Amino acid sequence: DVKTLTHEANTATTSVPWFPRKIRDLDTFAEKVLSYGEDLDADHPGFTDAAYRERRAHITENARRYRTGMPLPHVEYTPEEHKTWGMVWKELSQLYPTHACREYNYVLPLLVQNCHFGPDRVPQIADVSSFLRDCTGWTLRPVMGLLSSRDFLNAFAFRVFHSTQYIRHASSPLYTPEPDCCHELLGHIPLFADPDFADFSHEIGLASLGASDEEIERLATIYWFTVEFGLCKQGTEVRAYGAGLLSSFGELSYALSDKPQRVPFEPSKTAVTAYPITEYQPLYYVAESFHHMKEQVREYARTFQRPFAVRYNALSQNIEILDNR
Ligand code: TIH
Ligand code: FE2
Repeated sequence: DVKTLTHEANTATTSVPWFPRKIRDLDTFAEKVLSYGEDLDADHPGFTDAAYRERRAHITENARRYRTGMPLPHVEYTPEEHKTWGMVWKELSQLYPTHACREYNYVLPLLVQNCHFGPDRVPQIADVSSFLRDCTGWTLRPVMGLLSSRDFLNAFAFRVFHSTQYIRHASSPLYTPEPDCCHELLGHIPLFADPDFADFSHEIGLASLGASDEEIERLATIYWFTVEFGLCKQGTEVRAYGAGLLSSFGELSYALSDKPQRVPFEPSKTAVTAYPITEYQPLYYVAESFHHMKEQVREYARTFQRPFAVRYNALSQNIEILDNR
């Protein structure tokens, strides 16, 4: 059987890249931050403001020292930081009823009740992480800046999301090209409490374990067009579920206007689409539902070269390797 021979030849010659097998393995990512914003435009307000940079360095120091099992760092935000959060909250919460997906609008009031979300103060990731654990088993870890796509997505296999804790510069409340706590808390957090979205994201994480560099690149692109900038059908309407939209007042209304292009989500196409990082997206992919997306990504990942299947054991927090694919 030629197929079997080819398959065996492949597994003999391709080495599978290292991947975390237990949740403590994620501790090795702590110091490996790729970019600390150096590749942002030189006129990004945060990078010419020395006091702002110093404040960020102070907050990210917590993330550098964090290890599995420690309590999540509590940040004492300044009045100015609370004010920036308040501005972002006030603007965005007016758009959510008409622009955010149903699942998002279901969870946000629960975060108000359980995690002190609201206009007055920046929520703490410790509160948010235990809320998510109760909903879907997702938890948070603090991170200093951008991780490699491989490390960031590998953590998803453990239902772990790396979250920044510093806040955007006060002069750019309505759009920033890099993640900050407004982006994490208003963009990402609510949907990790939704069971189907939680499973979809987990699926990307499992696919990323031991994937080749090209496969990681493709998964990261799928991640970009879904978790970060995804739109979804909702009855006869299109709504936003991507975190980059839900945390940006400017881009959220732009994404649903007649300006950008919108096409159906299709993993094999989406995975190889180019995109800009520091400006609004010219193109968005529209999904049918989180459940359907999960099936689509699972199907797509079957084309990957890894010669075994993986499963996450939530009790031991270990990855189990299964011989068959
Ligand atoms: N543009 C988003 C915002 O202004 O909140 C932040 C990011 C989206 C994607 C990566 S960072
Ligand atoms: Fe993000």
